Amino acid sequence: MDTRRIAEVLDEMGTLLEARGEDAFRCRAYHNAAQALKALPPDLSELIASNQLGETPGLGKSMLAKVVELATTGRLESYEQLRQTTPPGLVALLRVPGLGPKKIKVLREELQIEGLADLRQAAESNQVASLKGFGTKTEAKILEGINFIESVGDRILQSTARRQIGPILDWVRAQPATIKAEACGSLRRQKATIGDLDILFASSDPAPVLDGFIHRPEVAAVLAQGPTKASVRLAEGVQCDLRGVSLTQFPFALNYFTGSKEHNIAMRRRAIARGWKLNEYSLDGPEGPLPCDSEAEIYERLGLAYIEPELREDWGEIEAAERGPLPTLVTRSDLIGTFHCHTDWSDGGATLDEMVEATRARGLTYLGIADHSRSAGYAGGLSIERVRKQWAAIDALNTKLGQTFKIFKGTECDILGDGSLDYPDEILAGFDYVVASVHSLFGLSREVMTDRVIAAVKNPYVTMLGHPTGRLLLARDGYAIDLEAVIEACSKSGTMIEINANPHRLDLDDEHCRRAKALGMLLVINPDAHSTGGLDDLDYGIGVARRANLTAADVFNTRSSSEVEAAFARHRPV
Ligand code: DGT
Ligand code: CA
Ligand code: CA
Ligand code: ZN
Repeated sequence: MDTRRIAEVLDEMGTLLEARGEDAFRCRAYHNAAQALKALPPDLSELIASNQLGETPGLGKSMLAKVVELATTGRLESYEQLRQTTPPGLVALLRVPGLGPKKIKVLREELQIEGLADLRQAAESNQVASLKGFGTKTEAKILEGINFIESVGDRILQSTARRQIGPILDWVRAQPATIKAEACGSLRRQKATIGDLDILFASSDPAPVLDGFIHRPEVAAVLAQGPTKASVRLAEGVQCDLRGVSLTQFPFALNYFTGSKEHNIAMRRRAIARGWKLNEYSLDGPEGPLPCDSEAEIYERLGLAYIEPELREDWGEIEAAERGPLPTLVTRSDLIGTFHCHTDWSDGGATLDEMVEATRARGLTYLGIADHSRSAGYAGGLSIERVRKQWAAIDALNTKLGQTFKIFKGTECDILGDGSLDYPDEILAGFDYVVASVHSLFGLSREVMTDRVIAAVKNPYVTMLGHPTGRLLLARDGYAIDLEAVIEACSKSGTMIEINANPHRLDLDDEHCRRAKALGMLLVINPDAHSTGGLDDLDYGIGVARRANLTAADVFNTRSSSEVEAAFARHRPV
């Protein structure tokens, strides 16, 4: 098993233990070990053979044994047991704000609560308030939390969906009866959140694949099973649908199950207008089937240019594809560098050197540091003295790196309550760029919040606006703000808006990125990385950008480092 997957298993074990209300220290050991593994090579066999794995900080003795077992056998007895014995509803309890392992344990022991429905019932009948360590305030907060969770439904983050579908898709692809397989649905369209997982495979004999699928270790319950389809619930709670079709049907099924439903309906309407019939298995004319070897051929037959999955929402993509080829959407390999990264100077987990190394290893040629500013005490914000020290460290490192790589000095500067910034102008002037973000006073009225952010983006030292709504997907709505007005203000002042690529944020969202593009603005895809692994979140930002129809020209960090330097120089006050 590769290192990344081992880290995922340990993370999942930590989460399952948390849900069961196990000792917080023990749960954290799993998450810490997972974090530690992310810094190691993908293949651990050499480290294991030379007995060096045990020297990894954060990897205790018992954890080491688990990692070795996973790496060498691909299985772990205690992991499988944990999965089998944890009620799926328990993991959902962890999503309720204020509920940690300790409280969940009390709820289970005192009130036999095993899921959100039990919890709602108990809270509504005031049984929760009387428990030790809870009280009426907590009970009200819990109900509020359940309401929010129910309003977002059982959706999961795209990152969670990718983690869960990965091993299953690999397995489907590896089956002898499988010709090819793809993830479809909202995941292929790179939506921010995912309702359920959809996998499609081509085979002339789907039965053994479907049968093996329902017996996978991840599967907690089989919901439906037929000759070409199986639906299961995974141990972590999400549903996964697997469908098998013939190779001839595959392009049609791929198109249909990728969706969206609205896009499908528009496509079907187009076929009908030509006197044809389109469904998930075929395209048929009056004289018989109109075979297609690929999705591109389906679009071609319907008089359309190829439409990338991320655009298939019936937001005008069909009309655009009718007029001719669509612009090439930005890809990860278009990115030349990255901004808004944290280091251990504030709340990041990696050193400046490690972040540089990791950025280079990902094929990028510049890195913009942006540690927190001084008011962000909770996140190790930098005092002015520390800022100067960090500048010196970056200067020294830049000298050492020479022409091969460039580090830009930046800050993620708090926007204070009145819209002013957290450092005086003479300090702001010393940075190459400034990301301005709201991290406090989320409860301001919409009007006051809008004025506050607009004041900040008008500040000539501000280069980029960070996570403009502050939303945390599936956990917290953004603060009240007139985003349209903020986007317009940014457009006027030439301030860029980031697509914060952290999968919990994806902020600015796809819809508003389209608005920004319509105003001719540049967007910048920022990973907000707090570790070297966090740099890979750039992929999620690319997903947002593609859904917003952005090309490489619309994204600032597709520019070379000298172009970036020139743009920063143009933007700053003289
Ligand atoms: P999700 O799972 O809520 O994140 O969103 P999707 O888009 O993955 O939706 P899902 O899993 O219900 O269905 C997968 C695809 O199947 C969907 O994108 C389009 C297609 N589909 C499902 N139901 C219908 C339908 O009633 N009509 C049409 N035309 N297509 C459908
Ligand atoms: Ca789906
Ligand atoms: Ca589905
Ligand atoms: Zn931030």
